[in-house]
Amino acid sequence: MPQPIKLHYWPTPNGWKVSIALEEMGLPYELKAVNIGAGEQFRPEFLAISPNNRMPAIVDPEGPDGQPISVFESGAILQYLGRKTGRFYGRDERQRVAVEEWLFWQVGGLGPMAGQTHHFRQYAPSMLADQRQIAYGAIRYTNETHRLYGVLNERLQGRDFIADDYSIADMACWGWVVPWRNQGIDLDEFPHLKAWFERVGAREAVQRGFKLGAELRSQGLHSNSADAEKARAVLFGQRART
Ligand SMILES: N[C@@H](CCC(=O)N[C@@H](CS)C(=O)NCC(=O)O)C(=O)O
Repeated sequence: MPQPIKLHYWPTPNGWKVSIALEEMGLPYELKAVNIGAGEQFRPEFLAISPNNRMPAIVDPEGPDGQPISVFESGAILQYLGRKTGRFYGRDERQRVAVEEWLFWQVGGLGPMAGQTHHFRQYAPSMLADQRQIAYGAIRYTNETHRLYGVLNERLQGRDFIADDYSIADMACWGWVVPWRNQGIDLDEFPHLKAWFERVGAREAVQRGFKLGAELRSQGLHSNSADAEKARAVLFGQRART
């Protein structure tokens, strides 16, 4: 019986990538909640495995040579799990290149850009007295997110999945489309992407991964609650810790 992988996680689009992958791959895992709104990502024991103070991270007690290994950065985790299981990572080199192209596209593009879109559209309004300061950032990142949706929509024309076979690239992208409304996106503008989003979302493993820790989510960083205010103070305005 394999030992469970420790999943350091909070239910957000970056966290869902890994909970979905673990579910899809049928790997046993143990949830280690990292409440990022309460600052748990700064605990020394978490920083020891994830020096960027971001979740997700994993610790696999049965890593290479049977020795434990920790992995941070969702893309590196997906690649590690794909290699470990030999699943969802392309059948040959040509397909692996496609998986990696779109995995990096998500990690370097869709995730950060949609993340900034959420920031300017949802969180910044509760932090600024002068709402005019929000407009430039909101427009810039909403446009970029819209452009990226267009790129993915184009890619999915005539394809069921991003790299033809269902892969870690789909797992990486799907969670970032979940909040499309909050990104100012009209999904009907992107019919191939919309069909893919529904196709991936219908998978039972995706539903299980998406539900993991759903009860931990707060009312949202934009609310007026004391918890939300504290979370905003923890998450926004971070500078180097010297
Ligand atoms: N590039 C990282 C991004 C992960 C990330 O941004 N995680 C956020 C939550 S979605 C986090 O842990 N934030 C904690 C913080 O900002 O201190 C990855 O793909 O794993």
